[in-house]
Amino acid sequence: MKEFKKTICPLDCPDRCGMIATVEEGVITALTGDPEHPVTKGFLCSKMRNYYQRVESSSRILFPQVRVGKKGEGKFKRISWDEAWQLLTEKLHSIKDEFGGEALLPYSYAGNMGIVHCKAGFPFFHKYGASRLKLTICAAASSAGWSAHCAGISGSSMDQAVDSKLIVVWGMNIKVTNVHFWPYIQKARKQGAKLLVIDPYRNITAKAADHYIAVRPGGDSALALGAIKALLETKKENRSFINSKTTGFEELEAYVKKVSWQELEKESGIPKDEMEEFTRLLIQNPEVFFRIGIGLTRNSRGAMSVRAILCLAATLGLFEQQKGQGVLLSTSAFKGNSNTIDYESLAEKKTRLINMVQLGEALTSLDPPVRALMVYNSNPASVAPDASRVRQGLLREDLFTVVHEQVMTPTALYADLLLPATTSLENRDLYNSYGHYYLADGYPVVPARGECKSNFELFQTLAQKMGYQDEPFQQTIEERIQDYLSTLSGLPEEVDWEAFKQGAYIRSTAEKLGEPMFDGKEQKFSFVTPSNDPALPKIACLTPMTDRDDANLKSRYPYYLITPPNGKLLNSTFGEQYQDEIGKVLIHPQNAGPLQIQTGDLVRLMNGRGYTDRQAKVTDDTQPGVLVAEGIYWQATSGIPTGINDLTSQNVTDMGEGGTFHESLVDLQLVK
Ligand SMILES: Nc1nc2c(c(=O)[nH]1)N[C@H]1C(S)=C(S)[C@@H](COP(=O)(O)OP(=O)(O)OC[C@H]3O[C@@H](n4cnc5c(=O)[nH]c(N)nc54)[C@H](O)[C@@H]3O)O[C@H]1N2
Ligand SMILES: Nc1nc2c(c(=O)[nH]1)N[C@H]1C(S)=C(S)[C@@H](COP(=O)(O)OP(=O)(O)OC[C@H]3O[C@@H](n4cnc5c(=O)[nH]c(N)nc54)[C@H](O)[C@@H]3O)O[C@H]1N2
Ligand code: SF4
Ligand SMILES: [Mo]
Repeated sequence: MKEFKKTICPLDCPDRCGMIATVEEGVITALTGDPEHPVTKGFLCSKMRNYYQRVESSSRILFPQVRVGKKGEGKFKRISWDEAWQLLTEKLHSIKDEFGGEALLPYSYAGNMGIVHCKAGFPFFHKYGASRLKLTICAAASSAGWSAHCAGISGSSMDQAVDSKLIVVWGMNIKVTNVHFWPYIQKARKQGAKLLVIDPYRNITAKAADHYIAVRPGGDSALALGAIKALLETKKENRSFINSKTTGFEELEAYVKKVSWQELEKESGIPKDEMEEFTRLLIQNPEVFFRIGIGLTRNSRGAMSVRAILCLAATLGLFEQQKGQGVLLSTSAFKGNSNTIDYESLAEKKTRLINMVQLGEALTSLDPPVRALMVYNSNPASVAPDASRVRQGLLREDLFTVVHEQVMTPTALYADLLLPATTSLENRDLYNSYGHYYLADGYPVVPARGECKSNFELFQTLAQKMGYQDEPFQQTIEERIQDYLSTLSGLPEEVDWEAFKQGAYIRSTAEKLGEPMFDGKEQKFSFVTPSNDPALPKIACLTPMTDRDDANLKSRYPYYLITPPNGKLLNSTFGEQYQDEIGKVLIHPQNAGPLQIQTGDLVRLMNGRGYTDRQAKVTDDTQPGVLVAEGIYWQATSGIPTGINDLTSQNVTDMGEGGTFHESLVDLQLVK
């Protein structure tokens, strides 16, 4: 008998799809998009259509295990949960007694974005007094850049774009990382809209666009400032919006008038006439929608790129959200009291903060040292920068590493204690989105496999085994969800909770279609960033880059490497399906020629941090001097033990202390 059960995609993706699982005899045999979900509209990305196979996969971790081989070797012995609890609680008690709570470092991110499971470990770690992880690996710079001018404002709904005449996709690969926006774009194009993509390489979205601007990596602030300069020179700035709903424009205006075209050309990599042409497109089409990606923020002036783009949007008045206008970086559809999820109130004091993009350093040179690491919802051996330093840390004999995982990831190989995790298809949770405006409820569609436990179950049980009596550790997941729901803003006055439970979606009241994003009274767009930090530029301006502008580094490592996602993987999730693949690197013919590199050749990328090998693809889709390595493949099992993050650095972004995954200088060699 076939049953059809609704469920939600938990992955770190703005689309947060509604899905329908076909279940036969207790086994999922298909996953399809929910036609009733207003954004999913019945369509799932190709990655997720096969996700159900992970539930029964041979690489699934089904039982608790302890390490029997050397660290990283991946040799384990099955143990019972009772033995696992005993080992874990003894270790955690002794570490706390001997070194204090801060010797324990939790490491988690967004493997599962269910509201409860994403942060299920937080109450436990607060109670224990563990070090706190600074959650910077993804959106720290983009959020800081946005907040510098638009604090408290939620991004436009994708629906705004349907009536646009010009959709500008800035540093985002829509057809890979936000596929459900594509139908909105196509609808607008059917009504005459043009799509313009700004990216250092011609990604598949740029290939499908009407216009493409090949910006220099990190050159977006210069391009946006150039457009503002051109608007001012032709007196086409939106004075009515500027006068009524913004503050501080004069300061930006003075700077923009002063900065030379020559400098803007050099920094953006775009000739003046092309910047003027771009500006003409913006002027001729007042119905402009900006879709800003996180990709353009993964460098040492990343937040500044967002800031300058927002200032351009404000100079055009796009925040008015008149027909076809909008600015979307991310949505914040529903806001709840975070303490009902993370229970920071359980912490006796504010413990030390460790930046997750500096895990390599934290495990190898921090004083006092990290003695235990507990990983869930993340695969840091693959996704954290400067991976050889991370591995060096994970190899430490005096580090006790616990990994709670679904499959045998490169991080799981280093575990001392390996614990089996359920998938979202076996879990209860509540789901928000950072790309659209719908809330969803999720129930398990099949029972947990083997001896797998959800994150929530793991940490509730662990807390009890540690002897913690606090009320949050007595909660059921239903109670935690209800607690959080009762604090939620963005809910309509009337909600049919029964229908919600049955799989209906709740549309947030924060989705302001056709209404101004700033009211002009309490909320104004501030061109000048309110901050006491003297190092932080008050206005959008040209700033230096850390690695890119380092002449010494550049003389040794002449190529600029960016490492964006591809369509097969979600960060490193699904890596188990491609264990023999090392991925490609795009090389411009001007660079490949002198090195006699041809498409299909094995090439080595290297710098002071490490090396990795990829398969060359010689193409003018990228710029001379810019190498593009799509996809965080697992450290290849068939060849070298390194991955793309062996080349990326632990340097952080200009604001937010985020990762600089798209700013690595490297050298390139033909292997064979
Ligand atoms: N299939 C798939 N989907 C995903 C993911 C995945 O791994 N695979 N990851 C998910 C996650 S966690 C996130 S955060 C999002 C990220 O999705 P995006 O916001 O799209 O960010 P990135 O993928 O890092 O980069 C997108 C584009 O930015 C470009 N870029 C790099 N540097 C610059 C620059 O200096 N200027 C400009 N203009 N562009 C630049 C890259 O070339 C790339 O084409 O996607 C999510 N969706
Ligand atoms: N070079 C380079 N590196 C990058 C990026 C880049 O663009 N380039 N992007 C960065 C970005 S944007 C991000 S967000 C990070 C992402 O970093 P991560 O959040 O670590 O993302 P994933 O690689 O998807 O790993 C998630 C892991 O969680 C596991 N998991 C899933 N659900 C559960 C669960 O319910 N419980 C437990 N215990 N485990 C679960 C999955 O099996 C998977 O192994 O990577 C960053 N790293
Ligand atoms: S990864 Fe994104 S596009 Fe794919 S099913 Fe999940 S939410 Fe939808
Ligand atoms: Mo991310």
